[in-house]
Amino acid sequence: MENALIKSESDYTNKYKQSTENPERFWAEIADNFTWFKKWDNVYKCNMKSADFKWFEGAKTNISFNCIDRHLENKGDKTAIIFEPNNPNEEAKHISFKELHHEVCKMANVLLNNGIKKGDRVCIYLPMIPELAITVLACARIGAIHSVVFAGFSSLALATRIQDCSCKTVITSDGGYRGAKTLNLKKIVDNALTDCKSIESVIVVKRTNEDVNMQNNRDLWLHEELEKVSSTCEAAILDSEDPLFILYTSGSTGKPKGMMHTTGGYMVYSAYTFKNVFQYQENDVYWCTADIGWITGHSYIVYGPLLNGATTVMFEGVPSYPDFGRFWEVVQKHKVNQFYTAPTAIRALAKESLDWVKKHNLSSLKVLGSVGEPINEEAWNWYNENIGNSKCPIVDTWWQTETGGILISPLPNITKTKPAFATLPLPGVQPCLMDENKKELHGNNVSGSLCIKFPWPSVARTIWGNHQRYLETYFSAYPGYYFTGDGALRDEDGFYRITGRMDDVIIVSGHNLGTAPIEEAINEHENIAESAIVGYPHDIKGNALYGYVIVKNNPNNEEEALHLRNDINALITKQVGAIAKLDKIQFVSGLPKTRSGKIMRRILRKIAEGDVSNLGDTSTLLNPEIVDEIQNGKI
Ligand code: 7RM
Repeated sequence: MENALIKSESDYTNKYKQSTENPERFWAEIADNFTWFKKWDNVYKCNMKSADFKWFEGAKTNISFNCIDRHLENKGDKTAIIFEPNNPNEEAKHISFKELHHEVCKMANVLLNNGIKKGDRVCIYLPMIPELAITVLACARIGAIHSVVFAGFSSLALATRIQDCSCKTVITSDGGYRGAKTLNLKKIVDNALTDCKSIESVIVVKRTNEDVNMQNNRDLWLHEELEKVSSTCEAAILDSEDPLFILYTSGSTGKPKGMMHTTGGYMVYSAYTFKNVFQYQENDVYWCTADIGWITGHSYIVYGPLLNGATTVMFEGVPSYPDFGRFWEVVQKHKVNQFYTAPTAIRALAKESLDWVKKHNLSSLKVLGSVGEPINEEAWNWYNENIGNSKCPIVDTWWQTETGGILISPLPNITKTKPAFATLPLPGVQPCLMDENKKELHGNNVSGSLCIKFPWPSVARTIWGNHQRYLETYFSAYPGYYFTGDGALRDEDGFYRITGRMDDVIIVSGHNLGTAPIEEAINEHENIAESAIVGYPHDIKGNALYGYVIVKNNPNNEEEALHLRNDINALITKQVGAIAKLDKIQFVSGLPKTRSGKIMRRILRKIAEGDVSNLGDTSTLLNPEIVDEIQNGKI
């Protein structure tokens, strides 16, 4: 990757220009950094109208080989993964590339032994322990498609995801540690599997040693399976366009979308962006605090770093355990050079005493990163001054599950940073802003809907099993353009600031939540007729959820009301997960609706925000009188 490193501002400008003038040559040169068992016939063949994307078509490779085997000769003993356990008194593990190779080969053999073949879907439902990264790489090694489900999701959410892509096996653990809590993962899997016919086996990692129920002819202990296999497993020779993984993301309506990513383009793009956005140098230690259950963990804990032969930290815990100094203790302990986290974590830690920060030596830090939602200026400044000591550039990286890798970000010590701005597109990325008439806005000092007008190597190829939905969601609002769902502005310097979602996705503590599945969960309650969820600004979480709920029989007193609120949140926890619980619940007798029956969320949003000065025209509503009632109602 060294030859793909952007070295200065003028180098950035030149490379950006080359990438638009001759994308084929630009990407071919970057792709030359990898091991290909056979070279490509075409660098790319893409159609933004039919959403048909092919990168490095005809080429043969294996991303697991590129993450591990390729480094064995020169840095076999270098640490690939530092595992930092939830409990600070448990020893951290340093896994070298050689050891990782050994573990991944064995895990791949366990999968093969249990009938997993190329193209089969493997669900991974694990806490942040080494086996998670190892299983991901083992799937990639044999061409099985991994579908990692965040271990905070409920059994119903897990079941939906297993069913949607008919996974053949689930890899899970007896339990998991997260702060002071333990998660009963195996129990959640057992509940999910009552309704998943495609599952043939469950492979269980021992982590917490608690008693679990092992079902005959289905459940297997990983440590027993590992005893049966050898540690040699050749990497499968795969096509560049063979599927690598499916990762689910919330949609504004209906069930989650299984974004499918493929091998070659994802490999080239995740590695290229990791190297440049973090300016990773050979002996650096890099730490991204995300969970591998999200795209940030896929691209920037596992694939991007390992493709670059980097040392990547995997942290099992949470920022508040055992105290609010944990992040900084880990930075000091492992001498972290690049630190990548989410605004919600920054805001939460900024609320606590600065002593938690000052107690630790953070002088190893060179680059700070932010991802997942807009970072407000206040949080940016706190991060810059107190964590970066005003010496570490902050890379505010904008991207999505769908984009596979970072598209808009400053390059540290190369391009300028500006609080709350993701700034400039990376080479190869062509963003644009569209107005209400679906025309591209030219020039600076404009704002509109953020689109991308040229393909890049790691764009998702489809929604698993539903290409039509993929087309409709991303390629039909602005024909010929990829529509991100985000609003943005471009300032006088051409810098982008992402202003937030334009659809019914609400980002709460960095988790994207579609309103529809939450509403569906609430509506299951026998005393609830209908509901509408909106977001409102929250100091720490960015957004919190506000639910307007139509009850059939009004609660008679405070106690009954409290009971009903608890019922509602219990239903949400069960169906979607605890992250989607409502902060505020207002019982109403109706919801403002248009004549076509659509809920006017704009009005509900304003009321939730406490900004009722300008509700706009409500006269076209079917039931304008309800607006007053809701405004004057209490929660
Ligand atoms: C990487 C990730 C995607 C959505 C995206 C935005 C929001 C992400 C930023 C951001 C402002 C950022 N993938 N988002 N990064 N908004 N500034 N730097 O988060 O699929 O889970 O979410 O997240 O709305 O569309 S994701």
